[in-house]
Order: sequence, then C-alpha cells, then structure tokens
Amino acid sequence: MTVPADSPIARDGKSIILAHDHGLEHGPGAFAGVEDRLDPSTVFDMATHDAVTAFAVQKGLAEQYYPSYDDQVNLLAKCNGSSSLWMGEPYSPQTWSVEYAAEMGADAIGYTVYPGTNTEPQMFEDFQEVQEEAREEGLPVAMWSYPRGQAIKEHRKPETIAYATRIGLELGADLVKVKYPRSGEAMEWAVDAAGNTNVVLSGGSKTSDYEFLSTVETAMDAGASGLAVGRNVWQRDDPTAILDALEKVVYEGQSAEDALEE
Ligand code: FBP
Repeated sequence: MTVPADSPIARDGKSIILAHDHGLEHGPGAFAGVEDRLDPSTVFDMATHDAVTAFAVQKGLAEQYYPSYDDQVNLLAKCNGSSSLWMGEPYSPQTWSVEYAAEMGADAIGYTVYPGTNTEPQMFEDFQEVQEEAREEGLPVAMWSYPRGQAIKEHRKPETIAYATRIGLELGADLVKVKYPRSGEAMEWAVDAAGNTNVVLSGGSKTSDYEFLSTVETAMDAGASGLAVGRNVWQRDDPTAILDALEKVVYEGQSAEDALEE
C-alpha cells in the first residue's frame, strides 16, 4: 500500500513529518544550545506549522501534550524506541500498543526496524504484529528502516539504502524512512526499490540551511515523498524559517536556493 493523496499525514501525497523522539533515542544532550526545547510544548508549537503533516513522538509526550494540540497537529505514534544508554545488540522494543495509540487519536503509526542485526528476526515479528494491528485500525504505518549490525560497514551505501526501502515494501509499510544515501542516483534506486511505498528522507544531524535544503531538493528530484526530520528543524534557532523553506522545496518543487532567497 501507499499513503493516499488525501491522507491526513500527506499533502498531495507528500509529507513533512517532524520527529521528536530524541529525548529517548539520544538523551538530553541532544538539547545542548536549545535547552528551552526540553519543554515539549515548544516543539509541539513547531508542529502546528502548515508544512508539517505529522508529528512523531513517543507515548509520554503524546499523553501529556497531544490533548492540547489535537486539532492542530496530526499525531504519528512512534510505537517503539530505545535509549543510547543501551550498549547491547541494536533492538527497539515496543513502547505502546497500536490500540492505545488509536484511542489517543493517532493518525499514523511509526516503528523502527534494524535489518542486519542479530535481533532482526524478532524485530520483523514485532513489526508484523504492529502492521496488522494498524491495518485493523485503518492507520498508515511508517517504518524507520535503519540497517545496522556486523555486516553493515557503511550505513549509507546505495545498496544498503535500497535494501532498506525494499524491506519497507516487503513487510507492508506505507511509508519508509531512510538515511540519505549521499547521491540523487542512489536515492532514485531506493525509491524504485520501494515500489508504491512512499520513501521519506531522514533529516540527520544539523547542517547549514543550504546543505540541508539542497539534500532535500536532490531527494525530491529523485522521487522521494518528503522527509521525516528532527534535529534539522527543532535544534534550529529559527525553526519557522526552515519550515517555510522546506514547504517550498517539498510541496512547490522550488530549488534550495530559491526557497532561501524569498
Ligand atoms: P533526525 O532528523 O534528527 O535525524 O531524526 C530522525 C530520527 O529517525 C529520529 O526519529 C530518531 O530519534 C533519530 O533519527 C535516530 O537516529 P540514530 O538512530 O541515527 O541515532
């Protein structure tokens, strides 16, 4: 399946998902220099920007803050996660059920898998249950497809990223989120490998406005359906300005240069 053009988490089939699960995944160090953002309502406010089609958060943030934003923000329930304190084999356990997320008013489900790790069989089984429960609830599923483990020497190799998107298609994700494979050509391969599953770009660590937007532009030209971005938005001094520019690049097809000039 694919994300329908009229889905609440897409605009004309394209999405800008603001991701804010870093408090769990990376810890409070991710807030260095932007300590005010330790207050989740500051980032919920960013998610009300018109460009943002869904806001990806963990259960606790959804429980405590989403009720005040439910008419302004589409909730993408990130239903598993792990902390950077864990030093064992990569594994992302489920943190809330699809049923509970649906009760809370979620518009979509997000789930990480780490293909290539020793926990892959377990993660594929976990994803199977989540994907089927999401189908029952009528919610689209976004897979964070992040190949890791001993066999993966280079996370962004074109073949690794094309394999990551293909796994999304094979396991029934509507949308698959991958790291940028460093070129438009490689991104095109990843988009082709995903069939009708929408491919969205992961934002990565914060870079300059131009570097970030030109990567997004290249990915969009290669057929990506948008992005799921965290640090490159919420760590910025002026998140509204970058969301304004992203809106132009993702939905209006403008170049990074033009989007920054206006
Ligand atoms: P960024 O845009 O900040 O990279 O966020 C995307 C994301 O997938 C988050 O949802 C998640 O917290 C983080 O990246 C995980 O990154 P990694 O596993 O590489 O540490």
